[in-house]
Amino acid sequence: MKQMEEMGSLQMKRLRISKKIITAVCGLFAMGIIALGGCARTDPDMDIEYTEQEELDKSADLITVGFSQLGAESDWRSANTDSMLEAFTEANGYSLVYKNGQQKQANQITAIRTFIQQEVDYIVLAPATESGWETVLGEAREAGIPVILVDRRVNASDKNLYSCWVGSDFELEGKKMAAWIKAYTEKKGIEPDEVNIVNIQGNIGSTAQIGRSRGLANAARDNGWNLRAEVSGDFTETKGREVMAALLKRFDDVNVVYCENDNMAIGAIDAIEAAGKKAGPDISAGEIMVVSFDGVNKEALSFAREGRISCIAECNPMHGPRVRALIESLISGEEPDKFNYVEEKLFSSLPEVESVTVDGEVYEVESDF
Ligand code: GYE
Repeated sequence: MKQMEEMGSLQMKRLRISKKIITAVCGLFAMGIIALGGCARTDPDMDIEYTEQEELDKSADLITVGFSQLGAESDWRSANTDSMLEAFTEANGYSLVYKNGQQKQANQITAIRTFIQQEVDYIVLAPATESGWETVLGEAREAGIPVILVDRRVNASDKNLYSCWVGSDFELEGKKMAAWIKAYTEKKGIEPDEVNIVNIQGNIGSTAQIGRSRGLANAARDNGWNLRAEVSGDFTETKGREVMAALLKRFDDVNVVYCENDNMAIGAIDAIEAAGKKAGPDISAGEIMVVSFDGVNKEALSFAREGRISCIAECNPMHGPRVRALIESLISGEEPDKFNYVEEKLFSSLPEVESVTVDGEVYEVESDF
């Protein structure tokens, strides 16, 4: 019964949206006629029609989307926000309500409640962490507003609390990076028990952190590497610098730093250099190898070209058009795939490893970036 009601409200929603599309198309058509007429216009009365048309345009129903972004902690995040803002423009038929959660789940929950009050057509959520979303997503469902997740996920056991998700396979990113470290150290004749790693993690409890940390921890166990410490650097450059400085004081044998994003890697490299050490791939010569994730930050990419960052696992932030395509398929009554993954590469300027194989799949290492 409840399901029927939900289905009913979803169908109503679709009807409302189809009406909006028809109104918008009619509006454009009317505008075309008026514009044509406008070319040969001599009658000053026509001005009145323009004014009415303007009124029509204003209400020419755009599809409203409420987007709750989690924050602005990194270059990845800024690129992701830009991609969303560019995808959901009025010219594309949307009115976007954007809210920055400032890294706080409570702010994101408030944003979602505001979107529900505003009766937006769709809610897009980039959740800070995975847990604690059931109640508010339940409220969105009650209101008949479909929710699309982007980037990170929620761990609600009821998968019907959201329509679909698009983002990266973070554990796969971690596995690819671990495979690269394994291949590289083996080529250089470094024994597994000589590999001493620290992991500077992202925000604890976020899907990106969980997957990337798991990828490394499992590989360290399987390969016999020493995973000396796992400490969060909150995905920021400042915290990455701070955490690395402290780790260098705690351990004197660290030779691999696994940073769960580029911003933290830049901070960590700063700390390594401030401590009089060199960030680089020559572990046997005492250099500290830094690897990271994203490939969005320009400085990090140029560090990777110089070998100060040895390898970057790409994480693609350009989800705007992908989310729009998902919304468009929902509008047309289709059922998009529940989980939509993007394809990603490894970037490294070091020639030793040309490809890695993870779970039977071969991933080429891109040296031209
Ligand atoms: O890697 C990091 C960011 O969730 C994939 O969040 C995202 C991560 C990204 O701030 O830079």
